[in-house]
Amino acid sequence: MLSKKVEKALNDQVKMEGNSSNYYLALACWADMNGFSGVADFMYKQSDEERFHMLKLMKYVIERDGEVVVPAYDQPKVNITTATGVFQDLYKHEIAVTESINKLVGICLSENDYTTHNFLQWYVSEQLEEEATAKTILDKIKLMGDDKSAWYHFDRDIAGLTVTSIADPGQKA
Ligand code: OFO
Repeated sequence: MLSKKVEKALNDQVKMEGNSSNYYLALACWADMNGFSGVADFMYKQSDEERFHMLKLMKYVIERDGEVVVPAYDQPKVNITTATGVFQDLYKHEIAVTESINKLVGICLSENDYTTHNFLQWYVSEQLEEEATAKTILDKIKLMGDDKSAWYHFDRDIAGLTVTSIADPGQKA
């Protein structure tokens, strides 16, 4: 059984993951409208993954006899003019999600809810991996600069990009 505090915090995270899915959808559309079809595919997939994160939380709340609130989405605030800007914004976004997960983990500890704490370790690892991916992409972009042919190859190859964090050796569920 979940405490009311943990139940509310999990529902807040449900909303954040749903908004995150919508945020990636907005980035996908920007990329699609601006000729970066590989980047768009990457973002569409990421949007699906965020929806999966939301559903996983919802199912957990239900399994623990809690009440799930299906969230209304906020319109994503994406103010992007360049492909570099897409990835800079994405990195900031993932850092904010990590902070939110860390806060949620802290609430579980303060409520002595070790089961939910254990469940959330999957999200802790996931955030580690997503931040590492975003950082790797930003490093590549820095190297590419304005080299159009490098951008062409980057856009072609990004859909297949997977980065595993050094702190998470193949533990993905
Ligand atoms: Fe939900 O994984 Fe990052 O944001």
